[in-house]
Amino acid sequence: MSPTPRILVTRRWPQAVERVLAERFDVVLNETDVPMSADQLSQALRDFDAVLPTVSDRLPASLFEGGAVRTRILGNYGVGYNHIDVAAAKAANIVVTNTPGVLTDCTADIAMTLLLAVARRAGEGERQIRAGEWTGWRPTHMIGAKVTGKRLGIIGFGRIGKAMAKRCHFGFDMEVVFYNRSRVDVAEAARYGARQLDTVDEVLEAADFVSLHCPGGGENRHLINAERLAKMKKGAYLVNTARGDVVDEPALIEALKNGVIKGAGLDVFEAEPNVPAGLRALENVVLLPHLGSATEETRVAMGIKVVDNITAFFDGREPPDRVV
Ligand code: 8YV
Repeated sequence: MSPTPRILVTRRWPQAVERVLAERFDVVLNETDVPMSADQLSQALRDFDAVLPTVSDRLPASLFEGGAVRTRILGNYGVGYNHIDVAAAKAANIVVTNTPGVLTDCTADIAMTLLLAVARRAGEGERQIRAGEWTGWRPTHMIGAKVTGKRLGIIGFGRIGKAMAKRCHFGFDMEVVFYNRSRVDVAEAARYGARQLDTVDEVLEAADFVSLHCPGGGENRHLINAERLAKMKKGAYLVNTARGDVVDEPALIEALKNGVIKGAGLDVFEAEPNVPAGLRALENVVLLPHLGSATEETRVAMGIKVVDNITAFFDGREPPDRVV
């Protein structure tokens, strides 16, 4: 029998899944729960059979170079994996897996939360009450934008984009248009009450709310830049629960300050956990600390998926969620 694989978990997981992992593998936990440095991750690739990273770990090509890599699989705890240079991992003969499906609903729920919160000025209202500054009801107090019946534009019609379309169309009577790199069957789109448009720009021009659900990195970096923000309606809102780098943050700050768009709801940022002071100073934004998948049920389900993937791999089976 081959020895029990040595596994590194780079951040602390819900206890229930850490226990399942420990039953099956020789597990080392990063007890500090502080993100690991490039040097630590590089060493980990030389010391462990599997490394289980998260979005807070950076695994660029340089980490996989130089030989002597022991790691055979990266079981990413999350669906997005643009923090891993998958081409370099592949070249180093390392399998990469992710956790699709289990965080779809909760991420769409957070997108919905942001959309409603920014349109109805929930963050501002909260701050006003906590500061003891609410002077009472009046007809013109903190007027927001109606959500029901408006037009939603989705960029990226994958699992989470579809879940967002479903919520907005069936729950809020919204017309939904979307952009997706590949063609989506008309009948499939209609199941979510949505209609495909040909370009990102067409979606931006048409929508009252734009919600981003595409992967980060690569050609999507700064997909939403100053030029694209200028194509949005003046009264429109942007919601980002995808990846911070899809939006050019300085351009967004300018657009929000100058009334190019009305507001934004953001769960992700370019250089997390650093959120630009320019964004934090604005009232017309709702800012969340990357909470998309942050529910007990989902974080446990994500861990179980990682366990299933690495178990399959070390049993000599195909991991169900292999990305390379
Ligand atoms: C995860 C996410 O919590 O899965 C993703 O891609 O963005 C988050 O919801 C995070 O990535 C954990 O690694």
